[in-house]
Amino acid sequence: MQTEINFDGIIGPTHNYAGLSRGNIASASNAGDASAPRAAALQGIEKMRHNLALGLPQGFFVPLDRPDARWLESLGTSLNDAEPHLRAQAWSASSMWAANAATVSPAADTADGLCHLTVANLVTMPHRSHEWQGTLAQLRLAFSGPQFAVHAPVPAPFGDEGAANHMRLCSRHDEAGVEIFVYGVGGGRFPARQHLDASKAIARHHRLDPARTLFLRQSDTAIQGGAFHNDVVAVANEHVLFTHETAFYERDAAHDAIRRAFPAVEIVEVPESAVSLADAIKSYLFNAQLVSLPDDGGMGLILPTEARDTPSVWKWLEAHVAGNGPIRQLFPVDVRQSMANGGGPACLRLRVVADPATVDPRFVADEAKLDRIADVVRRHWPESIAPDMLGDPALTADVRRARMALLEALDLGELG
Ligand code: SUG
Repeated sequence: MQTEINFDGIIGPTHNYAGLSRGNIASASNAGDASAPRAAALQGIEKMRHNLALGLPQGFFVPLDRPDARWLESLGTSLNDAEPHLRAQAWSASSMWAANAATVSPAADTADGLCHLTVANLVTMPHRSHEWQGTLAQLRLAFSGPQFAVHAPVPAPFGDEGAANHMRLCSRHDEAGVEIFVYGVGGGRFPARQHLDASKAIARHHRLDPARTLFLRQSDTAIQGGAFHNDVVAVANEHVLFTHETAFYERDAAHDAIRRAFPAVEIVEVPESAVSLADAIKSYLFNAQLVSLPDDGGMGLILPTEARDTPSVWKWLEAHVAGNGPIRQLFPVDVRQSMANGGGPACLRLRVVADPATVDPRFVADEAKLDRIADVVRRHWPESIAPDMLGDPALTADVRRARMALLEALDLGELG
């Protein structure tokens, strides 16, 4: 049976705060802090456990080989000799944010009845531009069956950030839906990472029906306010679009276009007067997993504890849950280590609608496997990384060993 599976990026042993992402306020403001990779990965694993316990199918991707010596070599340098900014870019554990791994179009939306995935090129940020090779290798393994079509990235310079700028409205996950690509237009102090030409290329590769495909512009206000991806200000699930008032350029026209394309849509909008854009971004209210709970339990929102700790946000949510809105339950989860780099619960996962039986079982989680992963993390992940440790050859050896131990535990040695 086709169902939504969330694939979380396991947080890698090189997780650190280097302030690499311009336009991502959390990344900039925590630059230079010491990170806690072990605690970070355990927080991510706890989130997966939480969602499994809700009855939601769960998968994962493994961390990429970092520091990326091959990338530095292609730049004519090495781990030892690289300038500090390049070294930090080689060390980033940013593939943990699996929402940026790929754009996914479920089989029900495509002309050939295949589930299409296009790996994101992530070219706007140098530290993310060398993720796609390792990510593509995993996608090709996980989704190698004849039910899937896995595509190479859209070529540069057309920036593509994957599912973080893509939403889907449908009556049920396994029925044909409307796919919404949200792109940005550059010009302000912060870059627009998702380009319209990239979104259109993906829609063509995925053989989407133009009548059920929308390209909406993200508002400049949102980007310049720190919403470097659309999933910081909007999230959709089935017929519900949960969004901040400032998310889209020309809001009224955008909402009209959505209603025309999918008349059954329920737009749950949070007005600026109730929750300011600044509070929405600080709390990551919208970077939540909006999920359909099993057994007709309605929809639940898996959101960061920061949302509970932001008074305007929690007040709005409590009122919504007490009323007649579609979100019935709130589940705060602690992903603070990832949040400090601008990655909330929704950033950490990639949604794929598929029959779990068609996915390589090595990428599918259950309690026992999460125990095994947690065990490797406890034994091998560094407790702490301060930015000035990135040049340390002993740390390099440690993080490589850590990743290899994980691959071995998951029988994924071929990704080594
Ligand atoms: O691309 N942070 C990531 C956060 C990605 C969040 N993903 C979604 N919204 N879907 C980014 O900005 C920070 C790395 C550093 O600064 O070291 C970073 O890459």
